[in-house]
Amino acid sequence: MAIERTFSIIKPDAVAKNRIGEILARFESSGLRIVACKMVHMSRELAETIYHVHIGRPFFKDLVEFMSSGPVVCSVLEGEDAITRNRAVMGATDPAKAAAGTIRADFAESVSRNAVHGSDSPESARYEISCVFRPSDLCDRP
Ligand code: FUP
Repeated sequence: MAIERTFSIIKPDAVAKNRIGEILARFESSGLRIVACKMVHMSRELAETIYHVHIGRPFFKDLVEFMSSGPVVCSVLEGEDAITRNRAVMGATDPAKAAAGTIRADFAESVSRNAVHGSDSPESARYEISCVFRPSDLCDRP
């Protein structure tokens, strides 16, 4: 297994419900280390940039609207197989299909308001991290 870094967003729905601490605790208890973290109220432009792979999808406009509707917490998570590990802790995109005990099963409302985002590949992780963090924002956690 390789040590990876992945990009996480605690979305506006979960921030509004005051679930930041509980969600960060789930990352940590699953073996992921937080190496960068900040609260951001995204502009529409930043949300469009992060989600550019979904341009043209029917839900894109609503997704951008939602992601820029209130503050989010962006983190870089590090650990063994961090990308897959984070997605396992998050659960399926649709909370109705998410396994019991996952973040989305416990905190998400719907497919469009689903509490968290996590990168789906090393390339996405590098790109998404660079949208929000400078290299010097990332701390070594030996
Ligand atoms: P995920 O990787 O689990 O976040 O899921 P996707 O990349 O498929 O979707 C990215 C985001 O688009 C979701 F988190 C929410 C939004 N979305 C919708 O609003 N409706 C859909 O039918 C699919 C995705």
